[in-house]
Order: sequence, then C-alpha cells, then structure tokens
Amino acid sequence: MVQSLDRQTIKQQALTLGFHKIGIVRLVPDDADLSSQTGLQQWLDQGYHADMSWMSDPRRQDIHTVMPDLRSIICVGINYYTSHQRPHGPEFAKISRYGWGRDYHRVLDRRLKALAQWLQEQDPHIKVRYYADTGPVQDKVWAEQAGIGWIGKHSNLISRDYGSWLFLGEILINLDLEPDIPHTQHCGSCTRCLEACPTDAIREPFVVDANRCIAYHTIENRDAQLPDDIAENLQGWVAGCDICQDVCPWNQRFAQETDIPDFQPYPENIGPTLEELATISVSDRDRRFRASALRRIKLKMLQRNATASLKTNTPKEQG
Ligand code: B12
Ligand code: SF4
Ligand code: SF4
Repeated sequence: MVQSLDRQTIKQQALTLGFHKIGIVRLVPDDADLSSQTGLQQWLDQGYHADMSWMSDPRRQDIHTVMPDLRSIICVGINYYTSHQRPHGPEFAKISRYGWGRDYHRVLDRRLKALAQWLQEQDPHIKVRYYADTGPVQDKVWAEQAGIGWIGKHSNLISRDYGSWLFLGEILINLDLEPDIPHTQHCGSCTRCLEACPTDAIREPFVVDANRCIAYHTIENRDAQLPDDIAENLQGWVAGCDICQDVCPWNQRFAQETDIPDFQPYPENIGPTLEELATISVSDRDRRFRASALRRIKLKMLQRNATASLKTNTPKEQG
C-alpha cells in the first residue's frame, strides 16, 4: 500500500491542469457510508427522480461498492461562467449556461484523465477511478465534504469564489490523503431560489422534485408532450433551466469569467429564436450542437420544447 503523497503537490498539479477548485475527503470508517445518509433514499421513495431509474443504482449510496479499496476522494470544480447574457424578448429560446459551449463531460474527462495518470506515475501501487457526472457517485455531497463549497437551497453546490457555475468531478484513490474541512452553509435566511422557481420544483430547501423541474423535462423527459403545468411555465427555456441560479445572490456577486476556451458559447446558442428551434432540421441541430452536452436532447425533444414555449411565450394581445 502506498503511504503518502503530499496534498499540496496534488492540488498544484490539479490547478496546473486547469481545475479551479480542489478539495480532499478522507474516508474513515465512521463516515464511510456518508453517501447513504444524504437523503437520496428518501428522495427516491418520494418518486422525485421521475423516470431517471438509474438514480436508484445502489452503488450511489455506498461509495465503497464503486471502488472497494477506496481511501480518499480528490474533488474538483471547474468554472464555466462567461459574461454573455441572453437577449430579452418572448421570441428568444433560452438555453442554460451548462450547454452553451463544449460538452463539459469531455472538458472534465480530459483533465481528470491527465490528473489520474500523473497520480499513477507517482507510485505504481496507486489505483484511481475518475468521474464527472459519469458514475453512480453523488458529486455535490463529496464536493461539500471536500470544502469546495456548500449545497445551496436550490440543491446546487455554491463556492465563495465562483458561485454555482461549477461543474464537478472527482478521483477516487486507494491512498490516505490529508483531508480538507467540509464547507459550511451560507444560504442563511435567503429563499430567493425557492420563490423564483416557476414550477415550485424546490419542494423544500435543498430538495428538488424532478417531476416539476424544467431542467428535467427539457433534458430528460422523452414523452411526445410535456405536462401542461410545465409547458405553461417554460418561460422560453428549451434546454435546461438557470432560473434558480440566476437569482442567487452568490452568483450575482461572485461569478467570474472562465479561462477555459472550450466553455465559450457557440455563438448561435445564446439567443436562438423559438421559431427556428421548433422546426430545426437534423443537420442544423448537428451543426449547432457539435460536441455539446445538449446532444442528449433529441431532435424531437428540442422541437417539442420550443413549440411548447412558443405557445405560452407569445405576448398577450393588448386589450
Ligand atoms: C439527477 C441530476 C439532475 C436531475 C435532478 C436534480 C437534483 N437536484 O437532484 C435534474 C435533471 C433535474 C438536474 C438538473 C440540473 N442539474 Co443536474 N445532476 C443530477 C446528478 C446526476 C445527480 C444529483 C443527485 O444525486 N440528486 C439526488 C438528490 C437526492 O440529491 P441532491 O439534489 O444533491 O439533494 C440532496 C442532498 O443535497 C442532500 N443534502 C443537502 N444538504 C446536505 C448536506 C450534507 C452534508 C449532506 C450529506 C447532504 C445534503 O439533501 C438533498 C435532498 O435529499 C448530478 C451528477 C452526480 N452524479 O451527482 C448532476 C448535477 C447535480 N447537475 C448539475 C447541473 C449543472 C444541473 C443544472 C444546473 C443544469 C441546468 N442548468 O439545467 C440543473 C439544476 C436543477 C436543480 N435546481 O437541481 C451539476 C451541478 C453542479 C453544481 N455546482 O452543483 C451536477 C453535479 C453535474 C456535475 N458533475 O457537474 N440534475
Ligand atoms: S432548474 Fe428551474 S425549474 Fe428546476 S428547480 Fe431551478 S428554477 Fe425550478
Ligand atoms: S438563492 Fe439564496 S437560498 Fe437559494 S441557493 Fe442562493 S443563497 Fe441559497
């Protein structure tokens, strides 16, 4: 078994590879099953996962089943904010920031792979596994434990220096590393995100019901039609939803322009019109969303989302 590797050296290497936040969790017997104490089972029991059946994979509630000889988790965050703003007007479709540029899975994966390889070069006994929204691991829970930020009432992880515009990933490692201190909560008495959510998807602080969430319906729901109460409240969103993050004071004050060129938006993704997306062709979609996370949204879903938004987003005639 490998005995030690300096945590500052690891953090420096992660920064060099372009990560913006790095923190470490050491698993000790007492909190080894923290992933089973997060409220995930309760969330599943309520049916809040909608038809994302993969959320009930039991490994998600016991990180040791993902990697039996796991000792520590190196958590990373990468800032994806750019200062672009969506144009105003009911004719425009809203695409959430996570989907403006290159697919974040690819951007994180490349860097996580490089960090994992570097770790293994330090000692041949080191074993690693890495994930960025790609495995049965609760990314936000571990990031909070690693001191990267705290889980806000909208359920996204917020950092003091970048707000919540961070993608998260982690490297699981068979090595005891010096841990960071878990982050404290800084939402205080604020309830802006709960009040702003147009579909009341944040059922109580920290708990999002996917059945009511615009992000779920525009990205994951494959039905031919959206439920009426979602369609009526889309407010122009066709790919994800940023409302609860846009209203958060931490994002308004602390968002910073990313230095990752891959996250610069494809120009056509900031303000397409609902009309053009409602009838978008396969070839146009493939061209616009090349190497984008939005490829998860099938052509018919994108057309459905834009069509539904068009119906409810048209300004009422003046009487
Ligand atoms: C399923 C999922 C979704 C679903 C469900 C959302 C949800 N809140 O669970 C849908 C499709 C709706 C969705 C939407 C979005 N998602 Co999403 N999603 C995930 C995924 C795959 C799992 C999240 C999960 O475990 N949910 C289950 C519930 C039970 O967990 P939870 O929300 O974390 O809430 C519980 C805990 O927070 C716990 N809790 C609260 N405080 C504390 C404190 C402690 C100490 C502990 C232990 C627990 C705890 O109590 C809550 C209730 O049980 C993660 C990737 C991953 N592998 O983790 C990405 C992830 C959460 N998504 C992400 C993003 C970017 C989004 C969107 C912003 C995209 C968009 N713009 O449309 C929206 C945000 C919507 C929202 N307000 O949550 C990022 C968030 C990054 C960040 N800074 O937090 C993640 C982490 C992907 C990544 N690797 O970057 N997502
Ligand atoms: S992403 Fe949109 S619909 Fe989902 S909880 Fe946030 S504001 Fe509500
Ligand atoms: S809007 Fe307020 S309550 Fe919601 S996550 Fe941000 S600080 Fe927390």
